[in-house]
Amino acid sequence: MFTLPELPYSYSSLEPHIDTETMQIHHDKHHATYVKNLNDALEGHTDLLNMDIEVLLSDLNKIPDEIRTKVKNNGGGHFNHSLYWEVMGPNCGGVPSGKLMEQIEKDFGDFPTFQEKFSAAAIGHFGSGWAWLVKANGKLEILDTVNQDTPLSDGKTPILLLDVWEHSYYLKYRNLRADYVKAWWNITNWKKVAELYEKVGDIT
Ligand code: MN3
Repeated sequence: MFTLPELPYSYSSLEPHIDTETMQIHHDKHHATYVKNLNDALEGHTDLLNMDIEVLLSDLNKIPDEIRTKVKNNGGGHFNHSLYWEVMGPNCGGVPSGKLMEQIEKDFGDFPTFQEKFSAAAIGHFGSGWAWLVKANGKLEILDTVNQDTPLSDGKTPILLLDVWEHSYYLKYRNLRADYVKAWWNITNWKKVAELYEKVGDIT
């Protein structure tokens, strides 16, 4: 069984960048629904229900045909949101440090260039989806995915992601996704992203 993780901070912690009501609906309704639908889709498939979500999504071919799309969508919704809550936080923002910063500078030139490219991926993504910073083949890469697709299914390991579904910003920012993306850099939890980066480093 998959369970809804608690937010690592209060609903109002990300104010004024993400408003309290958006956090409540996003976590308690949207994310909770993905978890429920994932468990429902996997009913009777005990082996799959007991898997770590990362393992489940890393090879979609092991999921029976008749439930694969439901599991991809709702499992992706569960994994993506779980990680999204973690890479944000109060008293965050700024710039990364250490090995992560060195890698960003190596792969993108400098931090502002990285930030600009990531923002462009998030703002330019058509429709619902996510922008990502992933580690693949020993380097960092920016990409975007549709719906609840996750780079795990392509063998890439995410270390940062931004939800650009309208439900993540519409109450406060309305149609102005670019303003949400700009504000989001104030709550990016670089400490957590660095942890994720160094964890991947150990296994590649
Ligand atoms: Mn969402």
